[in-house]
Order: sequence, then C-alpha cells, then structure tokens
Amino acid sequence: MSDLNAESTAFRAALDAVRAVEPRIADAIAKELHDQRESLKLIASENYASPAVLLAMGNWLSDKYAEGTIGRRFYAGCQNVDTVESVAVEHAKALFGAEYAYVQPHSGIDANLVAYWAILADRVEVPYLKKFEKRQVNDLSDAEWAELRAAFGNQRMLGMSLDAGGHLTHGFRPNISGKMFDQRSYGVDAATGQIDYAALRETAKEFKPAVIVGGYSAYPRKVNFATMREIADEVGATFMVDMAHFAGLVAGKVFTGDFNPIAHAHIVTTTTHKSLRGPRGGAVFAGPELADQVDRGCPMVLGGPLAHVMAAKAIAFAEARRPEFADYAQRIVANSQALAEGLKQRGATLVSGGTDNHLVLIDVDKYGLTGRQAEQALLDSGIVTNRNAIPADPNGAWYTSGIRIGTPALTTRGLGVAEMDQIAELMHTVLGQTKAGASKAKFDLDPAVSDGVSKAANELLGGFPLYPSVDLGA
Ligand code: DSN
Repeated sequence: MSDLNAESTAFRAALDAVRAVEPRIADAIAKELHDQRESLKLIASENYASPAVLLAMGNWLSDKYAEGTIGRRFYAGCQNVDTVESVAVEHAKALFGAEYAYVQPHSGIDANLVAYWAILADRVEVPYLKKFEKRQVNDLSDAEWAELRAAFGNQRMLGMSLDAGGHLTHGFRPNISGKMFDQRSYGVDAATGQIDYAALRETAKEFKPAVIVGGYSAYPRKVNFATMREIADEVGATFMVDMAHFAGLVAGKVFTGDFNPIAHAHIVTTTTHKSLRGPRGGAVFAGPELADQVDRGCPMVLGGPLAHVMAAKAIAFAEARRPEFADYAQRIVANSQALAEGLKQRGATLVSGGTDNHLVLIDVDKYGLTGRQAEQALLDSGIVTNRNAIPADPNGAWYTSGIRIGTPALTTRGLGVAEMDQIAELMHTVLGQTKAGASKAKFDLDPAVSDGVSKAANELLGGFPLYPSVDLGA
C-alpha cells in the first residue's frame, strides 16, 4: 500500500529543493499536477505513472555515464547502473515472455531507429554484402560506408499508411525512416475500416520489402500478427511490430495468440509511457538472431542510457507483472468499448464502426467539422483529445477529419463504463452544437454549452481523485 504521508513528503521536499533555485520551475511542476487533476484526459497515448515510477527518476542515477551494455561499458564505476538495467531487463522479459529485451531507448523513435539499424545490419551482411562479416559492419572504411549506404538506400519498407493509423516513424518523410527506406503503405478496407490482409499480401509480393512494420498510433482494432508474419515469411521480409500504443494490452494479456506481437514478430519496439503506464521512454524485444545488433544501440544510435529512467522502467515492468495490471488492461478495453457504444448510440460515426483496443476514432466530418475545429471545441469544454487523420481524409494531416480518444489514463484514474457513457454524452453535446466557421480552424460554440460541459466534466472527475496519496499543500 502506498503511504500517503511518505509520498506527499517526498514530492513536497523535491519541490522545495527546486523552488529554492528557480521558483518558476517548481510552480510549473505543481501546476501540471493541478491541471492534470482538472482535465478530462482522453489523449490515447497518455497515462498517469505511479508515484513509485515518478520518484524512481528523481535521483543521482541521472549523474552517471554508462554507454555500452550490461557488464561491458565504456566508463568505469557502472556497477549500480548494471544492477538497474539488469533488473529492468529481467522484469521486461518476464512480463512479455521475450527472449531478449533492451531497455535503453529514450523514446519510441529511438527504439524504432535501434530496430531499423539492427534489421539493416543483419540483412546487409547475408543477402547483399557478404564481404562484410557481422562483426565488421560497425568498423568500415569511408568507401565501404558509402557502399553500405547505397545498399541501405535500396531497402524497402512496407508500413501502415498515416491516414489508416500508421506512425511517422514507419517510413514517412518528416522522419528519418522515410529517408532510410523506400516506403510503401498498406491501408484499410474502405468498407470495414479494418486492415485488408489480402491487399497487404498482394502489395508485399509485388513490392518485396525488406521490412514489414505492424503497429499503429491511431487504428482502433486488433491486428492479426500471425497473418502478418506469414506474409513476411512469404516475401523474405523481417517482421517488426511497434507496439507502443498497445503494450499495456499485451502485458495485461488482452492481446494473446495471433494478436500477441512478441509471439510472431522478429523484433518488437515499444514506448513505456502509454498504456504500459511507465516513465517516458522506449524498449526493444527480439529473438537471438537480432539481439547482438540491438545491443549496439548505444552508441550506434543512442546517447548514454538514462539510468534513472531505466530504474523507473524496472518499477513499471514490475508493477505490470502484478495480477491487478491484467485487470487494469481489461478495464481499458471495456471502457473504450463503452465509450464507443455511447457515442454510436448518440449518432456518432466511428472509423471501423467500433474498437477492440484502447482507442476510438470519431469521424467528425459527419458533424460538419474538421478535426481542428472539433479538438478546440472539446478543449474549450474541458475535454482533452487530439485531432487525427482518418482513412482517405479529405482534410489532410493538419486539419484532419477525425478525433482520436483513448481510455488508458481515465481507467487509471478509476473511471468505469458508467462514466464512459456520461463522457459520450458530453462529447456528443459539444460536437453536435459546434458550428463550422469561416475557415477550417474557426468555429462557433455557445459559451453556455462549453461552460456547462466543462462544469459537468469537472464534477465527474471530482469523484475520481488523481494521485490521491499526493498532497502538495496549498
Ligand atoms: N505521439 C504519440 C501518439 O500520440 O500516438 C506517438 O508518437
């Protein structure tokens, strides 16, 4: 059990120390807690980490350099970082049933870059550049590097399209993955809004990618990773899954069998702060064939590991191994489905007609709005969401036609299916009463409506205190 006084004392002492140097930073930290307590957070990629996770990050582990891997560092005196990283790895492997885990990535993009490098380095030595033995790939002359880059330039990636819910790091131009790889996308069936595996197979056969990427940041359905692995095997591709969004549902055994990426992919990446409810960071899981290359992530791709964040990852993985985390994961999905049902009953149109996971995508074009207008109208009414493209979006990636919502955070806070129906009512009230304005960003919403919804949202949250063990005082 958490000790209310101990946690409050710890956070108060930390803020006092910060305030003594720069009061504006202490105030911003304290205000962030206040603002999070007051807001109805439906951002699908956010959560509330436990006090133990948060406190594990605020200490002198931050002072240590430890480039390299466990027991093989480029700095002396890393025995405690070795312990921290080993314990994090031990929990991560047990949690996901993985053969190998790498817990150094600082973020999801870092985890994906480590994975991409591992895949390319592993593939390059065998089918293409036989003269480069695995151990030599990281120690080439300039001319050899030029040859290698040319080889990498020809590597192809097949990932989910952005408007179907894919992520920028899955081979899109604003991210370096879109420059490392020649990318082609798979999408969803226009009628069902769900992945069209037959079309994916056809594209893979024709395009012959080196890498097929599964995973998403805005797709509301389960993905059949067993089928995707079959397709990857048919075309000789490496199958990677980015499970950043749904790692908590894998850890909590909601996604099992064909839907468990660890069982089917060659390599799996994640962030640790979304549905997994840990600190802000990333991780990579792989079988033995890619583990050696992933271990080179630092210094190949990453700076020195953040030992304080690895400590917090260890705490989060340990928490997720407890039986109550499986219950939490089930409740995330039950809440998401209740929210989807509540919205549909009130006339909303949902991409794919519903959800199997933690997120719901509302087609706000059906309310005559852009995503940008809807996002701001909801925010003005105390409901925090984010706009997102929907399949074949007529408004593009900036204005969009969708609103993405998710339940990991509110489920942590304790809200259940009854509250989800109330939230559906509040959202439908805002979306139904907002009128599009003169531009794709402008809109009209009667302040009486936004104020009323904001008040109702606040009353709802009042029954579910956030961080109840933490009292920062007046
Ligand atoms: N920014 C994350 C999300 O909101 O889905 C993905 O990087």
